[in-house]
Amino acid sequence: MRSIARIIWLSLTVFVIGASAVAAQETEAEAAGLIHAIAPDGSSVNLTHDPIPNVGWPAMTMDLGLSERASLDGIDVGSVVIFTLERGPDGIYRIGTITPAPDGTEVEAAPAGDGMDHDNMDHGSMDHGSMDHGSMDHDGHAHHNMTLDAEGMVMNANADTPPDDCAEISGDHEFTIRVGRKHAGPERGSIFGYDQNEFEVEPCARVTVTLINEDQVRHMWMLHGLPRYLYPQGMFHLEVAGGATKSGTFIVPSNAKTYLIHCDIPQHMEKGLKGQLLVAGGDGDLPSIAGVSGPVVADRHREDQPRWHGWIYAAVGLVGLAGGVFAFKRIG
Ligand SMILES: [Cu+2]
Repeated sequence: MRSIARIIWLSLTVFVIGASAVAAQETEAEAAGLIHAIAPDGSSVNLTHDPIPNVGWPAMTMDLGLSERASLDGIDVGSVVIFTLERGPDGIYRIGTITPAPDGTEVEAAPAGDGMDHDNMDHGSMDHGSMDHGSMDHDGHAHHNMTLDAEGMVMNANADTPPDDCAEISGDHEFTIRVGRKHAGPERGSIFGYDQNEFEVEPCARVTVTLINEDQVRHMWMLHGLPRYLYPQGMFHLEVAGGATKSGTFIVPSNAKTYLIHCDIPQHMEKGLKGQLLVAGGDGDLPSIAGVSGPVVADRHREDQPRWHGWIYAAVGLVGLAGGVFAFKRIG
C-alpha cells in the first residue's frame, strides 16, 4: 500500500510541475518604449523601442498586444515605459508586464526632445498622400527596417542598395512560396512545409519573395547570413499571419554561400520549415532540409528494426502485465 501512495504522490507532483510550467509565461526580454497610442479597448499599444538583441529586433515603432496581467495604470500617450516581452499562446510576441519607466529613462529611437508636440497635432487633417516619405530622415538609416500590419511584417527589405562587393544588381528573381501543413514532406516528424525548400541565384541577384500562408497559424520565411552592415542581425524576414500573403525584396552578395531559411516560431523549423538559398552554387548543403538533405545524425527509426523485435517487446509487456494482475489478485 505504501508504494501506491508513493505513486499517487509522484503523479501529483508531476502534475503540479506540469501545470505551473503551462501557467508561467517565459519573459524573453525587457526594454524601454515610448507610447504613441493605446487601443480604445486597452488590448494593445503602439510604441517605439530601441533594439532588443535578445529577440533580434532592431529599433522600431510597432503595435504590441498586452497580456491579461499587463496593467496600463499610470500610463498614457507620451509615457516612457519599461515592458517585458513574452510569447502568447499563439506564439506571437506580446507585452507581459508594463510599468512607467523611472524618471530620466530615454528611448534613443524616439528622443523625448524632438520638439514635436504630438498630443496637439491634428493627425486627421494631415495629407499623408502628398507627404514625401522618401525624403524623410529615418535616423540616418538607408532602409525601412520594417513594415508591420495585421497581416504580418517585412523586416530589412532592400530593393536598391547592392552589397559592397557588388558593382551592380546582376538580375532579378521572383519566388512565390506557399507554406502550410499540406506541404509537409514525408520525413518523420514533419508537420509543416514550404512548397519549395531550395533556391538558387547568381551573385548580386535581387530576390523578391512572396510568401502565401495557407495555414491558420503564423509562419515566417527568415533568411540568415546576409551582411550585417546592410541587414540588421544579418537577416531578411517575412512573417505572415494565417491566410495572408507578404512580399519583400533583398539583394545577395557575390560570394558562393549557402544561406539558411527557416520559420522561427518554436518547433516550426524542426517540424519541416527549413530551406536553403544557394548563391553562386552555395558552399554545401545544410542538414535536414526536406527533399534535399538528411540529418547530421540519423534517427533510429522504428521501421529500421527487424519485425521480431516488436514481438519480443510485446511478449515482455504481456509477462509484465500478467505478473501485475497476479500480484494485484494476491493483495485483494
Ligand atoms: Cu511557422
